[in-house]
Amino acid sequence: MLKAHYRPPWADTSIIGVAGSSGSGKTSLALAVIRELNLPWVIILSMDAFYKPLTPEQSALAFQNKYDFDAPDAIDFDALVEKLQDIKAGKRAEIPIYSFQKHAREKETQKIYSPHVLVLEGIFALYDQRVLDMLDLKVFAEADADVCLSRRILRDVQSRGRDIQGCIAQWFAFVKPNFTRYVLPQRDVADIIVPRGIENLVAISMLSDRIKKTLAIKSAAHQQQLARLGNQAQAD
Ligand code: UZR
Ligand code: MG
Repeated sequence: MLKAHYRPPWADTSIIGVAGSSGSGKTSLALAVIRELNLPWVIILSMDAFYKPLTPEQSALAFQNKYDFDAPDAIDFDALVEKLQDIKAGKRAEIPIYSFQKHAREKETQKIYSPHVLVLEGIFALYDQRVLDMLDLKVFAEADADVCLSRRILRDVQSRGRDIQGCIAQWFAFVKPNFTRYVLPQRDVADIIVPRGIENLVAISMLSDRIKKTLAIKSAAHQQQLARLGNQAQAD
């Protein structure tokens, strides 16, 4: 008799994708949902970790704010997919750590092992079909462009080692046109669009309820599978 295949619970990480413009509040929204969830084994994976390493020429351009980090080409989707597959398979995944100051990966890596929930956030979190196929919930964070730009200037000057002129130049050269071209179309594949980010307490609580429900369904399926395997072992 063919035995039912047993899938351990840790091989069933729920993945939530949060996309949206730079400065739309993706990171803060992800943190707020996690706070509301208040569960162990929940982590945020930022897609910054998957910026492709730059050649010396590209790096020189990056320091002059002339390198396009806002096109999907800048992201190593193959590596991201591989890591997500590893995490889904219950394997330990080593995730690069990215420095915005250096426009490069740090030597150290972050080790991720068996989270129950992983929130993947980044401007292209809902872009690659292979990633979309792994997501349990697809979220698009929305904010006015002027809100995004002002947040971005404050953040990049305070914590990403930039100057105001460079920030603004980069915004109009790359961030804004690529938002229309590549980021905004992801809104159409989202399950839910969240305006006003962390101010939107209703959306945060809805997202957290939905994630809890997904976990409860998976846990019930797991219990059933265990019971089935138990019955089968007795029958054999
Ligand atoms: P969020 N980015 C940099 O400025 N430098 C890097 O080395 C890598 C990325 C920017 C990138 C994008 N833009 O708009 C933003 N540019 O990081 C995405 N120009 O990050 O979604 O947290 O704003
Ligand atoms: Mg962010």
